Amino acid sequence: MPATHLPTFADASASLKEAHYVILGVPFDRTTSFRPGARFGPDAIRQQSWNFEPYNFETGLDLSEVPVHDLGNAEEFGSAEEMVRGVRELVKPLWEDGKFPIVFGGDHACAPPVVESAPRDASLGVLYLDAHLDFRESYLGDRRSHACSARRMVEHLGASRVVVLGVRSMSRDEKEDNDRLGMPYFSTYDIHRDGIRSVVTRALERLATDRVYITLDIDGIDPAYAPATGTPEPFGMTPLDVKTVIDLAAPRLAGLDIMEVSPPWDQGNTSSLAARLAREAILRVEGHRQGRTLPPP
Ligand SMILES: [Mn+2]
Repeated sequence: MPATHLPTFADASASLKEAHYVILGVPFDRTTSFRPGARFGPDAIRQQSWNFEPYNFETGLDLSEVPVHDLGNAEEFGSAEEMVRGVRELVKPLWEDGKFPIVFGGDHACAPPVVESAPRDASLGVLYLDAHLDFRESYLGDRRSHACSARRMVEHLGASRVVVLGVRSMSRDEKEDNDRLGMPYFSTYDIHRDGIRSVVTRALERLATDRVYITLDIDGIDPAYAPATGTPEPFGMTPLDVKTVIDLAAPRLAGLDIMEVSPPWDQGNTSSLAARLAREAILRVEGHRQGRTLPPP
């Protein structure tokens, strides 16, 4: 069971039983390779979430009337392997109960176990938003490093079920391995040239799955907007690019995580952005669930 129940995500007032959207924090950053601190991400995102209006004029929904529950944080884990087992155990029952998991990291190593805990027949594809390809077989001796997360998801789902968006950094080995294995990716240069709608539409077409899961490494967004992260990389997506990803994916969206928010480097704007994007996802998906007429993405 989650160990702590400190301040909840704003407007997450439903019980676990009645909730459709369930938030879990994973304060784990032991595989961070550059500057540490993402373990403090979940609580910083929760704290910033209280800044926002419950009412959302785009969807006409009030978040306080949407069934959201905050489970609190997972316990501390000693190793990445232990974290993987723990996160799978916590998230598996959410998938089984038909809920929409929302996981706040923690470093990006925390994302693969969320996907791995979904039932095999879930028909889940992944939109992987990240500055980095995360396609190393192993990094610093750890196959569960945050530098290997897309590779682990491809091993689990197959290369056609993971599409990377916003990438602008990869090693030569990652490039050559992926040339062989074939995970599709769209760089921020593709987005800059063709426009976010065109790129996301093509990415969603590549995912021949009924349902889509978004994993957002906050470093996918430009460091000008999201500076508080472990490995900032210039030439990133804008916050509105990511909102467009969420809005376009929403009819098929089944779950979401937001990783790598690192509060020691934050003035509040990065965790605020993460909180707002999580709220956008909940509201947009709920709008579709209720059959509302929504403004086009
Ligand atoms: Mn990254």
